[in-house]
Amino acid sequence: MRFDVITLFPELFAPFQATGVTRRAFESRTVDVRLWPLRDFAEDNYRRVDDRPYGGGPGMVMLVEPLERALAAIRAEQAAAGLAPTRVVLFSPAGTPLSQSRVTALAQQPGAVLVCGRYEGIDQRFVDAHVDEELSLGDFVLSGGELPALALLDAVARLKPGVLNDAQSHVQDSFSDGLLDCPHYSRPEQMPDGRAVPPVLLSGHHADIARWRRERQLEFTARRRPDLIAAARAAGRLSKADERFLAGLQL
Ligand code: 9WO
Repeated sequence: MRFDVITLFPELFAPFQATGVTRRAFESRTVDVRLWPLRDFAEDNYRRVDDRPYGGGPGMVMLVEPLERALAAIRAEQAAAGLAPTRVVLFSPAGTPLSQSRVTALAQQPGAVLVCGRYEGIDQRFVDAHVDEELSLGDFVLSGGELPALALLDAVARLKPGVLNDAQSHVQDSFSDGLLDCPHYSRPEQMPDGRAVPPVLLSGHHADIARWRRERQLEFTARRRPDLIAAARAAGRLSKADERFLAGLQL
């Protein structure tokens, strides 16, 4: 799949694509990231991409014309390659909260155009005319849309085959039922101050371990995110055994 990223700071993307378990997805072009430096689409001698807001006020606004030239260049390349135009995504706190189900859906599409805003914001005429979807990572404000774009690229890349190890199916399963993950432990079995790994994990009884993990998942989710338990129940993703365990929990 292919992501076309419109940004004033393309250099933020390179180290990220060279690092971690998602690197292979980017290097193999399984997730092909094309950067479109917005300044390349400025036309005047000053390479201006922003200007003062009509009506006054602080800060600068991203100009609609360079953004439209960048998008036109992306559309031209898509057309020349015989590819359908991809969706245009903008990151802002006014967007729909990003979710794992949205990430999974995006990972199955041919790609998207990611527009990274800077300054005080983007001229609304670009948003109204071209943006198909606004996504939020939460109720906070950043200085630009690049970090949310990187977050989306990471979330998509880790879903691609071969990116994660054999833990992948497990991780996928625990997310596809929409519950929080169970706790994890590794060596040593016991710390000098006595903090020990739960004995069941050392027992070698795989059914007991699976049940313990499921119960910790249910307990942790019920305490921290009861809304996710309600959603899992409504979607029919809780078994009779799950419900019996939850009914016996002191929350
Ligand atoms: C910011 C904003 C705030 C309130 C309502 C609507 C809004 N739109 C934007 C916007 O388009 N901002 C651009 C991107 C320019 C300024 C920096 N930008 C940004 C994106 N800051 N914070 C985000 C962001 C994106 C996703 N999730 C959390 C924060």
